[in-house]
Amino acid sequence: MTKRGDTRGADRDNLPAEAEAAAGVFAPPGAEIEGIRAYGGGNVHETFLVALKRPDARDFILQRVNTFVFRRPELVMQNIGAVTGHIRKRLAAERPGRRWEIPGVVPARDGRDHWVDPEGSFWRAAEFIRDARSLPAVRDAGHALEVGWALGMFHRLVSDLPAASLGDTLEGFHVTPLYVGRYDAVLARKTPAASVDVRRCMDFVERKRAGAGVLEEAKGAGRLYLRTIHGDPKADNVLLDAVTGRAVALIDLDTVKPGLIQYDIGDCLRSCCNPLGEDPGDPDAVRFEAEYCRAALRGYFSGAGGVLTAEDAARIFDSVRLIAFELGLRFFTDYLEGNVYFRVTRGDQNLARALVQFALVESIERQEAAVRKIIDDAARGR
Ligand code: GN1
Ligand code: MG
Repeated sequence: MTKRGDTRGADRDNLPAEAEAAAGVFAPPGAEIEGIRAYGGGNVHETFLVALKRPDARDFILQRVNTFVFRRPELVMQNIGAVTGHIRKRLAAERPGRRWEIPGVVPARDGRDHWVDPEGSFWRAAEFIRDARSLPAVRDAGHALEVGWALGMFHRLVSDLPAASLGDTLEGFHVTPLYVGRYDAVLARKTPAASVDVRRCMDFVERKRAGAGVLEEAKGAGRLYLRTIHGDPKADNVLLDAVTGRAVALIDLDTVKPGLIQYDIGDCLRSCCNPLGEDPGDPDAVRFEAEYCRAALRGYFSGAGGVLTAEDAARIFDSVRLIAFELGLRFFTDYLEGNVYFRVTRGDQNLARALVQFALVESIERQEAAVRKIIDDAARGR
């Protein structure tokens, strides 16, 4: 069994039997499987690393797609095929001058981009990016710069891939007012047992809900428009070269779809500037690290070139505050619904995760003037 990257630590004995069958379907002809293990810290799918014995055969990432979240997994694969094909072509044409990879889709034996097992589970596979690792949280400004650069690079490479050519695989994703609506509907169905933490979250949502429409209103007014976005550019989706620590890939392409570029920038910053990560022991210790924000934006603008308009840049502050609020609201709603969306290892984990994101919002707001200045400086290349 190989030991690479971070893992949830499951061994072969804990593997679902279906994973072994699926690994066989995606392994190239003649390759022998050396080991399969649970891999990464994703909240949505089940992920495995399949190591192959033949040294010239490339190990791959195998996933059982969560079809409760992604109702149209075939469309997800179509989007991934379109975006990886597009980026490959651009990289071949422009050669970035540093290591930068995009994980290709590994076809099943029949040549298709997925396999449905006899129980109806949807499986797919992607190339494993070698000699790279991801960390669950950003550890210094240099790391933040790399994460920002990776998102900027991605945005630049897809800036000429029309959003309309991609399917909407998750309708309403990052449309904050819809999450508020869902939260209200859940509360209307049942009043939660009011623990101190539940009360804190409910009070927080009441105080902040008025701002939930800030990006959608700008979109409605024609000031922001849909583009091809990544959809989930959190820090641990940026792989770093194992030796140099420089960004080498932005992985997890499930949520590539039409959206506002502000969703990505907000999501990246709320993750990148939270050095304690999404699951720290003490939510009250969480803070938004403004110096990481400066570094991440510097990296972003250098990777992105001129993809942002002045209007886009002027919305960055609202975006980071909003996406942190939105993610907290999504975690809290899921807690109230019984953890049906985000995978948990304990019953109150999504409640704790909500408190973390809300603490981040408060920290962002406390530093508003400084953070706005950082954004402004970065947008002007200072
Ligand atoms: C989910 O795929 P994964 O586990 O990295 C979620 C993101 C959240 C993230 C928080 C499709 O991402 O929106 O930001 O958890 N993905 C989806 O960790 O809902
Ligand atoms: Mg994801």
